Amino acid sequence: MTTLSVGEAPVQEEASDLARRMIHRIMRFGTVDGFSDDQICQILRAAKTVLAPLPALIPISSPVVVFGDLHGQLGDLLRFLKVVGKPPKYQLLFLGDYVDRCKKSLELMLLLFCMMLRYPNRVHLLRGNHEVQKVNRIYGFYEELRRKRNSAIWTLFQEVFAEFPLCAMIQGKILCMHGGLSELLKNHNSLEVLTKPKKPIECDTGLAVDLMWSDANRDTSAPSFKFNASRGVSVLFTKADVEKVCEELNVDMIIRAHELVPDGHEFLFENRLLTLFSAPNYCGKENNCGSVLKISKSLKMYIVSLKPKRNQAALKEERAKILTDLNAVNFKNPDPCCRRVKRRTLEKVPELAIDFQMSFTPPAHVVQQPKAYRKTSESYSLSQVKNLITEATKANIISGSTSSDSKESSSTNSAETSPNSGSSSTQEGKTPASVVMKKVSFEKVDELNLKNSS
Ligand SMILES: [Mn+2]
Repeated sequence: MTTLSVGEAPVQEEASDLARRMIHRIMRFGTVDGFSDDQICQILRAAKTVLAPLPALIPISSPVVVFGDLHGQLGDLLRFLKVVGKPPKYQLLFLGDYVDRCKKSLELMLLLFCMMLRYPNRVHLLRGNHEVQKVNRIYGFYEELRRKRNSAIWTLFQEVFAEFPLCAMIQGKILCMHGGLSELLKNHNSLEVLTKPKKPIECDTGLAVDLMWSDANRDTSAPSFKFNASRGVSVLFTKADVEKVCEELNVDMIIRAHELVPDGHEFLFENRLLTLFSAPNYCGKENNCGSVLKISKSLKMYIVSLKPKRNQAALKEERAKILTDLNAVNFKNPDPCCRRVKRRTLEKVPELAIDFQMSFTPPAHVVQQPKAYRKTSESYSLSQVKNLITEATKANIISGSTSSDSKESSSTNSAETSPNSGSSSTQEGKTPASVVMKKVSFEKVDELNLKNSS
């Protein structure tokens, strides 16, 4: 069925078509089930062909959206793509660490490969320290592939990783890499002559290892390029090192990933260094935000963050309760204003996880206000939605009953103001609680409705 011959034109065309179908499957269902091992290998070989001619340092034009660590959190990548846009309309740059730690490294990596195959000039992938054989052998990717496919595919992945570039230069003004700076990064020429480390052993030495592994030293009095003891490899670079490199390379700032930061992004050293981490609630337990950076054509910057996605069951329950309350409000109140509140709120509910966008301009462009954060857009948080409901119910005829419990709606208490319904809810409080409670709340509303109208 598949042509695995080494022909040129027809195979290339087929890879592109296969990529299109695979993108669709991953985006829609989060899986590559149904695609054969051969088809996956075909994508990997095609990706290798696209990456092989690239140098270690790639030039990129703005506008572009920059992503930090993803670590197999496919769902969060898809959420980001929904917010910031997809190729070919938007150009994307990824700073590495796609695999390991979380469950969907295979699908996430294939999605990015397929997007790159479809739009090679719009999707750029840098190499992170987890795209190194000895790292992803032990931190999850190998086991994931053994479970989902086979170790031969894992080996083929290593061949593709070896072709990833190590750094990118945006408009000649912003230098990007996964880890950070190095003592060996003296000037532009150090990057020009750099070659991609093809063999595993080459990943352990020279400039490459620091670009993939180094971290920022927040201690401004610390000496340059101290040994990075917490990782046991590479170095820690300081504010002075960042300033020196920026001056030497004539760049405005450095953007890197690699470190978990609570907000998903952290500006350091008078905004000359930005750390991006794009995996919210890392590994399901860190409770951090994830951020990406939008860079406009004129190098204006916007941070887009996702709040940590919370426990799905709890979130679902809370959403269901909000919808129940909203339905009750609307049912009671035919006021168009109330309906508008409902519609507006409903529109926002699926997007509850989206936190905020901030705009920021790099040092060279607004020297006078380097920390000018500005909220550009906002969606409702859960508590805001609750307030809306409270307000809406206040304007309602049944204000006495529902508004009071909307204030206290931290758990599942919905409309039980009478002692009867309260006790019934504690009785049913184990598993089917939410279902039963919803019924109770509707009955209550109906009952009150009748009383009020009579
Ligand atoms: Mn890393």
